[in-house]
Amino acid sequence: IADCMRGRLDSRAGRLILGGLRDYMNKFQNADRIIITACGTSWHAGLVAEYLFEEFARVPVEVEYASEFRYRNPVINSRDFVIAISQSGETADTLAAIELAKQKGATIFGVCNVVGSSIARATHAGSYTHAGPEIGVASTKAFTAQISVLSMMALMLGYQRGTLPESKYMELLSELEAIPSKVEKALKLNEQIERIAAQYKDARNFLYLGRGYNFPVALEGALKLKEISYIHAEGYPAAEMKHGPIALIDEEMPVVFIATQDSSYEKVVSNIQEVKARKGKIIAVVTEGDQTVKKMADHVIEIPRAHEAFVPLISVVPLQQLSYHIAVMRGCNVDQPRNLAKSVTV
Ligand code: F1P
Repeated sequence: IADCMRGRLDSRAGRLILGGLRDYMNKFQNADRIIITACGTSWHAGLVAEYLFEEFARVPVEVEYASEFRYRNPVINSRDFVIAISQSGETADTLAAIELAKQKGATIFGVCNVVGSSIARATHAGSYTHAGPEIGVASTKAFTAQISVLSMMALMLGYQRGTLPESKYMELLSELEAIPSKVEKALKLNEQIERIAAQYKDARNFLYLGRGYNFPVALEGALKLKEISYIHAEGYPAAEMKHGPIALIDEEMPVVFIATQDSSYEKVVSNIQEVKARKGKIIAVVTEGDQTVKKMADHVIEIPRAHEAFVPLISVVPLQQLSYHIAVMRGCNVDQPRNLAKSVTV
């Protein structure tokens, strides 16, 4: 994250520069709609971006699985600004979605890790994440670096469109700049997370729940566990629990809540109560110093407080670590999970 922000963001100077946007700022600023397309983890980063762009820049956003988008007949036109997100820059579905949007006259902007990759070449412009390629197959640092770029884009757009007043813009820049040191702090929770992992390594199912900005984090936590430990996991918006998944909850079901103190906190607390009443095992990622959830959960993982729009950059880290430790304890190869390709090129 720090590498991604270096040279681009300086809150004291009020500076935010994404060179790739320079020639396309006009198109970005005047777009009627932003369409985000990606696969897997990158699609989850796109969901976080939907919340960011709509909150700060008040532009309608659609987030599309590239693997679906490319095969239907979507309405796209030259006033659409399409953002394609990819770690590898080689994902065939994302490339096909780009080609489709290009044919319809949209402007395509890439957010990629790999310099000179096929997606970087196919887009009109883009910003590299500066995260470098992932060593393993499953995306981890790519997710946080992608959200870092997308957060900077959202702040820039909000400021340019006048939906973010200067004082708020400056405040958010410094909030964002403070994230890398908070992530460093979160990484120190590794041993605690390893102990939690030891208790749940034999679970057969997991449920991940979050609201608002933490909903895509719930999806990503579940995906990471599936990808590297082969445990069935589902991520849901916490409020959707009562529309189905609640039927799954019993004493055998670990439920991971992302319950940081933000605008949805009270609602998440009541979802935790509902799970507790059904004897589900609760692992909660909370804001440092939280007392309410501590009394209800079986385990709490305390992460530093941050502006809610930037919490995903921190709250995903313990979930990545949880998946990692569970996978290692189950004897899985975390770098090369079965059936999973680094670049899905077909
Ligand atoms: C998308 C993705 C990854 C996943 C795995 C398979 O790739 O679904 O999110 O972890 O590597 O591919 P990309 O377009 O972001 O490279």
